Amino acid sequence: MNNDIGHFISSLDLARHPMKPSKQKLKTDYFMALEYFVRQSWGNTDYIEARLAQYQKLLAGGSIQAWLFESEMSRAISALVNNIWPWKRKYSCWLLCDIALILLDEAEIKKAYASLREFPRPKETARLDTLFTALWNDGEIPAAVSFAKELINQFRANRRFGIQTEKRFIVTAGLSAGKSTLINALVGKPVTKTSQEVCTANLCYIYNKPFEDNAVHLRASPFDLDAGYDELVGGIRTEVSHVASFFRGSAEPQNRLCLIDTPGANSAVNRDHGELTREALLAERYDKVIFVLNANKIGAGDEFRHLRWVAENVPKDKVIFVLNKLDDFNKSEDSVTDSLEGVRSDLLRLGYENPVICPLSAYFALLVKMRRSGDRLSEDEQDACDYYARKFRREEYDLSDRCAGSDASGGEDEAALMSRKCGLSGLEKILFGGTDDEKGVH
Ligand SMILES: Nc1nc2c(ncn2[C@@H]2O[C@H](COP(=O)(O)OP(=O)(O)OP(=O)(O)O)[C@@H](O)[C@H]2O)c(=O)[nH]1
Ligand SMILES: [Mg+2]
Repeated sequence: MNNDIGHFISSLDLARHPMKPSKQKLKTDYFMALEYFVRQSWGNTDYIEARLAQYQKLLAGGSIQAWLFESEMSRAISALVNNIWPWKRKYSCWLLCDIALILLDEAEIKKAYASLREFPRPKETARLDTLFTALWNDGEIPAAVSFAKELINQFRANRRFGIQTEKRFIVTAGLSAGKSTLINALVGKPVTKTSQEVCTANLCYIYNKPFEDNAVHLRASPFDLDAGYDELVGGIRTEVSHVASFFRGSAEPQNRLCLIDTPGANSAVNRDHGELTREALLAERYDKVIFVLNANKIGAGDEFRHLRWVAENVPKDKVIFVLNKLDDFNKSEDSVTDSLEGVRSDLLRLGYENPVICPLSAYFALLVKMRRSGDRLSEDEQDACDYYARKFRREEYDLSDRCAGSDASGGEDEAALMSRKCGLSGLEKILFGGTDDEKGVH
């Protein structure tokens, strides 16, 4: 795996780090030792700096330490890892875990480990060797190093995740059909800007991470391992950007995924947006294209032009259609069944023999996931959520049985039920469910 991406998509949860309750002096020494070993690596410096800053915040309260001379550093590390008190012999093991969690790369970890191994007494190196072996397998964690269980498990989760093959999806549509909202719904939090106005101005790659650590990574400039809401959705990003976040509520175990957000293909204001998107569709590596159709504007000229272009330029079996914004339908004027039929016959005319069409409300799907995760919704969002929950309970709006991926599972809670009724869980099964014989509405 490309090392930069491997670092970028890693998770790290320091909230319950075992050094947290220690005295400040000890934590400072621990951080300096960690920094010493990690800085010997040749890895991506932006990333290493950002990770070290997280540890510095945790262990040294963010204050900058004076850099010690090599001889002083050796003495400080020896004092830390050679402690005569048995209960303090854990430090070298935790240190090795933290080094591994930052570096992730096997060769780099081995190098740092060889250097760390010089310090403890011979009896203690045996324990360190046990821990090192435990990092690279998935068996039961040996009792001798069970006090490092949580850190070992975090490393293992990253290691297993990193070696998976990534599934890639490119999301395209005409203008403002809800591409970015759909991506946010799949992630379960707002990671990319959505608006009535043209707002996605360049490609954005959104990667999954192995477990939730409540940190969204943003690789633009500057490199950020804890991007806040404003950085993510505040402005229009005109450069290519990369975001990594845990995808909430998707199938366990977590799969490596990459969603590629594209600008609307038919912006009359920004013609180069369409060019960017078409280039990406021709040159990008992907498993599937998700074509988002706006149910409120079916057959609009700009959308149809892009649809025809995709039909002519993208292999037909690679395209999955999402009919979005079905929450906006009004029983007296619109019918979900008729819309699906209309889209299906258009697609048949364009040469799709058996098109997969997933009906959806991406906006409600996002709200459902956010509420389920305990996020604070604004008053408007809460109202919308309650309103849609009532609406999707009614048979004529229920999208769950219109998509073959969305069978009910036992013991469903309210959020799971809503996630099914708004079309999201069916779509997730089709996209991420793993089999190649996906079947949606045909
Ligand atoms: N009612 C409703 N509105 C939605 C839904 N999905 C998206 N929207 C709204 O539609 C508008 C456009 O959504 P975006 O996700 O920004 O659309 P986009 O396709 O990414 O737009 P561009 O990047 O500008 O091409 C926003 O105001 C969204 O809130 C939905 O399922 N239901
Ligand atoms: Mg967008």
